[in-house]
Amino acid sequence: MKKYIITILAALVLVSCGEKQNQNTTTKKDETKKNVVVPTFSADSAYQFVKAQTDFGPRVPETPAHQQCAEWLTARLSEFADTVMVQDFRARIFNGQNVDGQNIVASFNPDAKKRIVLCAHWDSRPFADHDADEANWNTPIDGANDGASGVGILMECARLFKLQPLNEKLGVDIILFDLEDYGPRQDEAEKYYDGENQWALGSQYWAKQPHVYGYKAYYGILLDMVGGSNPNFPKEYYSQGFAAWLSNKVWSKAYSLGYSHCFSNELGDPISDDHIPMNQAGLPTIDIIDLQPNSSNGSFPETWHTLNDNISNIDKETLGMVGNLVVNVVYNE
Ligand code: AHN
Ligand code: ZN
Repeated sequence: MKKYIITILAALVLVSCGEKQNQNTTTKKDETKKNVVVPTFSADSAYQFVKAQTDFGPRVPETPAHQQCAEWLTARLSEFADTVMVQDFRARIFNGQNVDGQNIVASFNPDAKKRIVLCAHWDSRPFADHDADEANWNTPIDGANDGASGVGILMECARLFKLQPLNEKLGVDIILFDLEDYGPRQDEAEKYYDGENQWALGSQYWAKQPHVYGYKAYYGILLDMVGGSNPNFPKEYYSQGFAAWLSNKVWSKAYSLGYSHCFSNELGDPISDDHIPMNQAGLPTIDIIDLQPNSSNGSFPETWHTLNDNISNIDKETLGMVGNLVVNVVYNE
């Protein structure tokens, strides 16, 4: 017992010495790490950014709502970022038709070599093919959670990056991918199967043709379905395979912020999403995505690809949690 106490005392002395030494260190890295103040992520503001998108109606490529939302996203991001670039492309969808898409890239400290990508998809699905009512299977969805939630959080991040500029050595690129969700209806998937990835068309284009020639980044974080209530964020399978170090780093931060009730230290199901082409192009990227293996669709929240994926099912608390996690990761970089 005595020995035990002495050991504890010795440890305490060592810890306090260590702290003193830290206080006296003059290396720039330690100082910036120590003095970092993380701005307050506003869940209300993020929610307004989500609502502004759904207010346009479903953002289905080649519709007026999609075009209007692109203009709004570009205009708002131009208020916050150093540069905003719209990458126009044409992609072949599952039925062989060619569709126009726009990836929107907002850059902060565009000349910094060390860069982080934060991304989400801004299009919404043309088909509510998981709706309980078969009559709705061809109806476009608002995609409040599936699309707009991640974008809303990133818009709020952009507002904060303007308010409290990042360390000049760190660059951030917010990339809003188009045409993630134009895959075939579930009941027609077999008929249209062609061995290609019929989803994530915007990120596939960007991976082949990045917005800057020879573009390189340290890592990427993709947000998808980050606005539902009672979310479950395990470490998605491919994210863990491509970039375990990054999942572990982000989940550790989630635990230190007190989010272990939603960020579980478990391996989630493999999900085909925008992070796959990014990882295949050599950029380690994780997907923070709400996975619900016990839901009726077997993978995602009950509202997924239904008309219930609307603003009334968005939970500010989830937006606040994921947003606060992202800004804490970025400002501590
Ligand atoms: C598929 O089900 C092919 N992908 C899941 C990722 C996704 C769909 N995210 C949004 N919608
Ligand atoms: Zn979707």
